Amino acid sequence: MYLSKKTFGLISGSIGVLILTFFSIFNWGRGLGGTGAHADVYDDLFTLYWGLGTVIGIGVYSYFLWLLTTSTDEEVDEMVIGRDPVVRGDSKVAFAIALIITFFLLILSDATFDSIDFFEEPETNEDSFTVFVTGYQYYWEYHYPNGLNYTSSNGGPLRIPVDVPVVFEVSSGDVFHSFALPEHRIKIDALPSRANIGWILAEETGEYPIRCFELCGDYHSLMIGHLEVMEQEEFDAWYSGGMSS
Ligand SMILES: [Cu+2]
Repeated sequence: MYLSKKTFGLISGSIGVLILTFFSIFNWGRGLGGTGAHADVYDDLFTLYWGLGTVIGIGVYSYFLWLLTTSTDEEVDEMVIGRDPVVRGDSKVAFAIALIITFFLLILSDATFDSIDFFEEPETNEDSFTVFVTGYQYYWEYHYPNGLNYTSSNGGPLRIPVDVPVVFEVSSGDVFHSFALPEHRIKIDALPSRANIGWILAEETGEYPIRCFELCGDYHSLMIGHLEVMEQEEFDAWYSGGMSS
């Protein structure tokens, strides 16, 4: 098959348009919809993986298309008994590609381990506190340091103050659940007889969904809670007021 350079350019251009469409589907330009300190870290990491993956993908597919469409040297491709196949490529280029890939993998590993450290080690301050969260079929129970204790089954939100790092110590009272705050990009396994730690630093007030991310029974999909991120004074008033939910 022989295609002119012009046709090759057209095909490459079409692929470019497809990739741009893909970008818009993911709303790259408008961000990825997260909020808080963890979303910044997580979305940066996602963008790095996606960006490097796109660079490699464009390189591989362009080369592939170029090979497919521009080869005219048919004679050397013919098999002749007794003649060695033609050696294509250049070992220096192969070595350079291996180096580039190694470099990409080093960047990705470094960024990934940094992110894991950030997620696993709560950066608390003097205002921080721990909420004990227990999963049950099919609701969440919240336990605050001052003894305040209620569940999501009556619709009461998990309340925390804005701009304060809050630690969650998560376990389960029955089966496996997973305590997830999708917008804040955290998900903590809720397992019986075991405490798992996670934390967030909410940077915007508002209501955010809490979901169970572990298939835990018939009504798993209804295991929905709400996180309410409040102004500090508002939170203090609620917290010291001793309201039950
Ligand atoms: Cu569950």
